[in-house]
Amino acid sequence: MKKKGYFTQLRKIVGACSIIIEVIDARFPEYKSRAIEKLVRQAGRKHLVVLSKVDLLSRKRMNSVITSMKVPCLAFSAKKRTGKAKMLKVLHTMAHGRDVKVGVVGFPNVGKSSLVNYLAGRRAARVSPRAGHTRGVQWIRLSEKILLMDSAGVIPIPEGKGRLALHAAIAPEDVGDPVPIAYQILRKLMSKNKGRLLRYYDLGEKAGNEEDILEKIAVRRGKLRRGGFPNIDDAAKLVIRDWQKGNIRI
Ligand SMILES: Nc1nc2c(ncn2[C@@H]2O[C@H](COP(=O)(O)OP(=O)(O)O)[C@@H](O)[C@H]2O)c(=O)[nH]1
Ligand SMILES: [Mg+2]
Repeated sequence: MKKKGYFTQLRKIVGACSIIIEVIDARFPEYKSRAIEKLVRQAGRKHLVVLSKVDLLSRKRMNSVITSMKVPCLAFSAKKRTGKAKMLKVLHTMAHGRDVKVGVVGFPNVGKSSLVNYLAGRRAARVSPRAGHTRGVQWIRLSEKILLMDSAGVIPIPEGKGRLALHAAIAPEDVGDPVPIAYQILRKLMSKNKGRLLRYYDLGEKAGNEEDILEKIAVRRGKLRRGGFPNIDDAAKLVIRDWQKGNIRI
């Protein structure tokens, strides 16, 4: 979909829902969308920030991420199935006893669909479109008062391939030069939890900077060129893939 198409979809959600949940991957909370904040504010909607995939963070990191957000936010994991009760409670408080419609938005792959499915549960009633409802949209009844829009809105990523790779919105094979992106990921992992990174790749205790680490990962994982030289490109793709799959907790 072109960027314009995404924004049409986002406007439709903001138009139809009085509460907008913005999903942010807890591993990169700095990627909060200004555009969404503006759109939601201009439309006079309520904005609820939720942090996804918190199973990938230590509790200590999660708490510091929540503090750093500077806006009220909730944490959940669709994988571990935590955070739902609190989210429903907050939605009810925000609803003030009225009927409300809730929409979910966020960057690609932050876990929007997983959140919708998790909130919906297995036996959720899909409410068919009817008069007064936005056409072509399905609603899930979360409670007597709360309807959740079945399809989440994708916020287009503003920058280049590095961001796309971090968001798992592009395959490591398609990022162009994977090495600078792998360095970025390794720096991030090193600053958060170097010990875990080194253990994950079985690198021993003294591993040096991101360049040394990538080289060691290549050797350790048998990513070698002819003559036994480390294949840095392949190691970089491996690191990007591991990041995208959430294989390394921070
Ligand atoms: N570890 C972890 N992975 C998750 C969680 N929620 C979603 N994912 C993974 O993140 C990827 C994107 O999820 P999805 O719900 O499709 O994201 P969407 O593109 O925002 O709708 C998938 O590979 C999911 O398995 C979570 O709570 N924990
Ligand atoms: Mg989705």
